[in-house]
Amino acid sequence: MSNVQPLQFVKSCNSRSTTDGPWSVDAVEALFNKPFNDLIFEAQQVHRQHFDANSVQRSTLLSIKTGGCPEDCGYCPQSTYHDTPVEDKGLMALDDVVASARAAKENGATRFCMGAAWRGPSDNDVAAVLPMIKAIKDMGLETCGTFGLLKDGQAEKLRDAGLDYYNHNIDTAPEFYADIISTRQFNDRIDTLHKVRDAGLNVCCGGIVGMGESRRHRAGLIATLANMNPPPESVPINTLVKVEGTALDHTEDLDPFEFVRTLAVARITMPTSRVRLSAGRETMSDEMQALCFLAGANSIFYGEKLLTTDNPENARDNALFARLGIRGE
Ligand code: SAM
Ligand code: DTB
Ligand code: SF4
Repeated sequence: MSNVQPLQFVKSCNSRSTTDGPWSVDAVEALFNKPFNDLIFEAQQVHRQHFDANSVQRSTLLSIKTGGCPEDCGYCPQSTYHDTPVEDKGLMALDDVVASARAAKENGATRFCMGAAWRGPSDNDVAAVLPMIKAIKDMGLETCGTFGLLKDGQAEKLRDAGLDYYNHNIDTAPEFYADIISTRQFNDRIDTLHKVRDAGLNVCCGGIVGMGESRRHRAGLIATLANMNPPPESVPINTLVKVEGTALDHTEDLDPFEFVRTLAVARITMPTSRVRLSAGRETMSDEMQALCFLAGANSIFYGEKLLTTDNPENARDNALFARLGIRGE
């Protein structure tokens, strides 16, 4: 039995101070509204109480099954609803996945995250990824999977094969969700997050900003995450990567300082979680990324590809870490 009911996540986005979790949307929005310097200072103080401020965790992503996804997520280049340059590919062979994980480990990543463009895996799909998880775990890497909605019993199978983390993003505030995705409900995601938690897996759950949402929606996203009991161990904060052909391709750019604020608010409200500066780094300057680390981000995706889009090359990240005196872990 989970100790948190799905409704709580939705309730947490009401404006009243909720009894279901420590963070009301009003309180989170009040953090967003602080003067920038005050907000970053507070985030850095919280960060230093719980983490080494000069250490950043590195995860490498691999898309083990690309394209052809039946969901209509407005941001996603892998959706069949969008005409994008992404080609459909079947599930990768075990040996190729293992080779990719070995290379990631040699480059210094400590976690390897496999992503699949499924609405959710069939039982055959789960059976096919189990040997991949086991082989990567045996290599001494932390393992993470993001395979979509799970059915009863699947999280336990993934756990038993050696999966450490399951990534399943809520993406945005509950009240903005239907503007972005229509083929599933917000609470479908929450149900899977409960299955993941109940199986004893670590939860990696975050969202995307820059999809045309309001600051209130961003506060709702963060409040929902922070009110999870416990909050996710990893919180990826993605900025929308605009891919030609997707529904959100022409969305107006988010003010970069608003993105930094989102990271800082995540840090303050989830003090012991790894906050990951996720998609969107490819087009960020080094100065912008330094601000993100100052705001409390302490994890990145490391490696030249995310799932289908570009991420900074390792050499650029290594040089940035060296300039900032950051240790990769
Ligand atoms: N299909 C599975 C699912 O949706 O859970 C796993 C893969 S899906 C691509 C993983 C996550 O990538 C999404 O939840 C979303 O947060 C993120 N994502 C996808 N496209 C993105 C984009 N264009 N920009 C930023 N983040 C994106
Ligand atoms: C997450 O929050 N971001 C990653 C990972 N979890 C799976 C995915 C980002 C995908 C960006 C678009 C692409 O490369 O296809
Ligand atoms: Fe499919 Fe996941 Fe992309 Fe949505 S985000 S279209 S579920 S791959």
